[in-house]
Amino acid sequence: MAIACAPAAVLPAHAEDGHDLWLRYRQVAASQAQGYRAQASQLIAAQGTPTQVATRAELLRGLGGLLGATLPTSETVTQDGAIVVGTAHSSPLVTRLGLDLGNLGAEGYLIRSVLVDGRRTTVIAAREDIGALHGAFHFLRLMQTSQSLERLDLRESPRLKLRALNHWDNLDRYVERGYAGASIWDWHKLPDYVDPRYTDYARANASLGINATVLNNVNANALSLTPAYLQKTAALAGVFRPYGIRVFLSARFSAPMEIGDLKTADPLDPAVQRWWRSKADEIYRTIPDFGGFLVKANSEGQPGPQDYGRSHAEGANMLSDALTPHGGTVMWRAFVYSNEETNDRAKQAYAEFVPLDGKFRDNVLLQVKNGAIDFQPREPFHPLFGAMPATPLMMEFQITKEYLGFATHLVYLGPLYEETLRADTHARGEGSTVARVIDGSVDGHVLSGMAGVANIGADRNWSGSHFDQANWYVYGRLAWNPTLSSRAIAEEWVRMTFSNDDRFVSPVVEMMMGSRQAAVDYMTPLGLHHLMARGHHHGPGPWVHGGPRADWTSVYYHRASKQGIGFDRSTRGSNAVAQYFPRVARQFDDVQRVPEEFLLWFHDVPWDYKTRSGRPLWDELVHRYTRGVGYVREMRDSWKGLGRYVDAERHAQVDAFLGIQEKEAQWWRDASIAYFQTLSGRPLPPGFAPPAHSLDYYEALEFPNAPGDGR
Ligand code: BDP
Repeated sequence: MAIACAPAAVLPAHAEDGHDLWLRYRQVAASQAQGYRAQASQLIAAQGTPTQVATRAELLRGLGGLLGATLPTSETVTQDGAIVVGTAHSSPLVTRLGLDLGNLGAEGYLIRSVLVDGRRTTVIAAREDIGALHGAFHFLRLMQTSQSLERLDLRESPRLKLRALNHWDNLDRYVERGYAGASIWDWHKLPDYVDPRYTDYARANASLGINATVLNNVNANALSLTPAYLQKTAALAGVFRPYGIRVFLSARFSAPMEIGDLKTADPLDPAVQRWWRSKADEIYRTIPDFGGFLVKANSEGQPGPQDYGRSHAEGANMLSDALTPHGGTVMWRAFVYSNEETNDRAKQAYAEFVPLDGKFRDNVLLQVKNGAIDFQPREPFHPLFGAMPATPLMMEFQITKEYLGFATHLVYLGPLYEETLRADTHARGEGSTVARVIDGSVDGHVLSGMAGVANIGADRNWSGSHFDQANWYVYGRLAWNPTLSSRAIAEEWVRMTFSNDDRFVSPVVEMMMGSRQAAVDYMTPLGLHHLMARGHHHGPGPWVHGGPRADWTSVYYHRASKQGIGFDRSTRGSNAVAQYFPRVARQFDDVQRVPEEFLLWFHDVPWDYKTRSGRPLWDELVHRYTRGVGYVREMRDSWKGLGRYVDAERHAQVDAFLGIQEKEAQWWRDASIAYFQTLSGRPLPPGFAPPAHSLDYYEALEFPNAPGDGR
């Protein structure tokens, strides 16, 4: 490819700080520009509504940047290479072409190469304005990723209805589990000052098809529901509206007491019900297209219906009744575990919610984390998927890397998401994948959705690191279509964010694709989980024990002793396997057949247990810890050799972060080996270096100001 020959010539002259995300729109290589110009010679796009204005502006900005020249606009097709964008309402041409827009839905679109009066034209058509905006982003993506614009015939519509970001942002701008600086929501200056950044946020999300955002932390503050804050939220909703994004708020269940002067928040109390109804009326007067509430109830100390002896369904339905007249939705979280039931935390959400199947109102979605513990580097899929046929379940992924090395570790989460989405629950026979459970097709639900805990903050690069932008990106693309491949998405992102040069793209995609397995290897191999340091979760803490509750310690999860290691969740142990459908349950229950990556999740095995490699378990653990560190070293070397394809600023930061990651991967390996060796009592296999320090050294490390800790 010609662009590969002279990378320096196509790099921008100015510094790059990552602020432009994947919407950089830098000029394409000269060799390609000519071909693209022939397919993009004029733009015909209405500007009668805010969404049309946004669509037209994005195309002019994108095409102007990519082609290096301002694109002429026109009312009609006057030359070859015209681009027509619109709906039957906004564009007479779309009507005239008689396109089949029937099953695109409100947000879908088609992109097709057609002839208009004998002139080669690309039409981007949709039923609604927002679909045309999504189509415009897709069209730009084709150019950004160096694809042909000829003979296009694409149809796209989202598989999931709600595609949400969950911000765990407090009103004082502290972001729980945030590693990208303060919250982007500058509540104090809102509503009078509306930072232009909010528009860029909306553009980035719309480019992926994200259509919902929950602005505040699930550990919610009732103040967000007060009139002053609703005005602020309304200002944000106004910015997002043209981009098809609706705002939601996390609702604190005890709000009627905290901001409403009531003595109770009992969901069956008529005064409480009235309070929520009138609060909903007030919200919709302020924000007519408000999305609804996200609720964390009776979980980790949050208030909820169980404080009054009521069920989660009774709590959710009370809020549902308040929102129903306005068309709002309740997203009720299934992340609950109680102090009383300490037998196995992994079993608790299932035990709590399955009996409530069928008891939730139609506008309630149950939001379920991908695994039953908590966003670990690897978890088997949550047994609730498929187990509540009468209730629509939405997925909750974590984009921010609370348990995966914060912002400095390069860990591409696409393979984690994909692994969960493709897992087969066998709920209604083979092929009942998690993706099909959440898209509603397994049980015929209309309501469907996915939520991603955002990794966005006020840092210039939004996500705390350049590569963490890829996690926002892949989340959004999979929320649009959960069957996409994480590798293909990684490639898209690399091309849009860095370079189309294959000599850069291939090694970087390879780095990314193996990076999550590497993190699993150096942190929690073979099904180990929740071994991070207490509280802030930065770094290893397999020795963590004691404190307020057993399931907030590491020893609870790894159960290592002189005899062996692992949590016995088989039929002989906690029997968590029984929460899966029989075929899956039998596989997980059988130590011979359980996928090895979940061995210690489901089984307690002796240190000399023979693993599939032939190595005894202890040796296999050491091997994997070491392999993880080795992978990071390789990523670092590989990245060092790619300097000529990337601007110096971004190259240097990624390089420095990989240095941090290598150091911390080594720390994880060494601390884990030092600790587990006190129990296994076994020597390191030949050729493996001992930990650099004693166990005491690792145990004594403290990180008093580690970012993002809950508070
Ligand atoms: C845990 C986080 C905590 C969150 C909680 C949740 O450590 O900060 O509040 O999840 O999802 O992973 O509610």
